[in-house]
Amino acid sequence: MGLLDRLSGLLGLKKKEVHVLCLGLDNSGKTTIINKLKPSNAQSQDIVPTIGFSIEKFKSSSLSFTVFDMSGQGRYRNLWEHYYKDGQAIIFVIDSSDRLRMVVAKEELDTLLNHPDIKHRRIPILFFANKMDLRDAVTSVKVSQLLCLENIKDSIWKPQQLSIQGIYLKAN
Ligand SMILES: Nc1nc2c(ncn2[C@@H]2O[C@H](COP(=O)(O)OP(=O)(O)O)[C@@H](O)[C@H]2O)c(=O)[nH]1
Ligand SMILES: [Mg+2]
Repeated sequence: MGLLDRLSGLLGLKKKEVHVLCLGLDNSGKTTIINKLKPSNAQSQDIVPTIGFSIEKFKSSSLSFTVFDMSGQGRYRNLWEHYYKDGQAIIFVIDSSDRLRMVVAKEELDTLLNHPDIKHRRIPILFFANKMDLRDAVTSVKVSQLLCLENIKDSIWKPQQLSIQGIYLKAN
């Protein structure tokens, strides 16, 4: 089973056409992860850093992804908020080695979870503790503590093993 099928399984996606929001601070690895989910012949060799405000869109078999950099972009939030309604699943990417900005990631996550278009919906969120290979990386358990993931209402946490370390699933 391919990574994409496992991801669909983790997110509980049964529909054919699914719109996934991939969110996280800039430089957390969103574009890299989405690129890995694409069929190998469609993968980009160079990941261009996303600078400033961005909304990227990718399509991969039956999944379409909308990717936002959430960091320092508060003034643009009203532009991406209207994408929240269409999202049927969220991948929230965290740079596990960026301890300094973990608090910013938490603020952005809290803002997201309290948004009216997210708060009242049962939407699966996959937390992706990325960059585990780096020496400064904290463990996925520590990431979940720093982001206070256990406080999320109704959550059932299942540490999951994909081919990449550090996946947590909030299953509503
Ligand atoms: N060491 C390491 N670097 C990574 C990993 N994932 C992404 N990167 C690097 O982190 C930088 C930012 O990645 P990018 O996908 O552009 O982040 P984005 O801004 O969230 O889209 C790039 O230089 C990537 O090559 C990872 O798991 N480990
Ligand atoms: Mg990017």
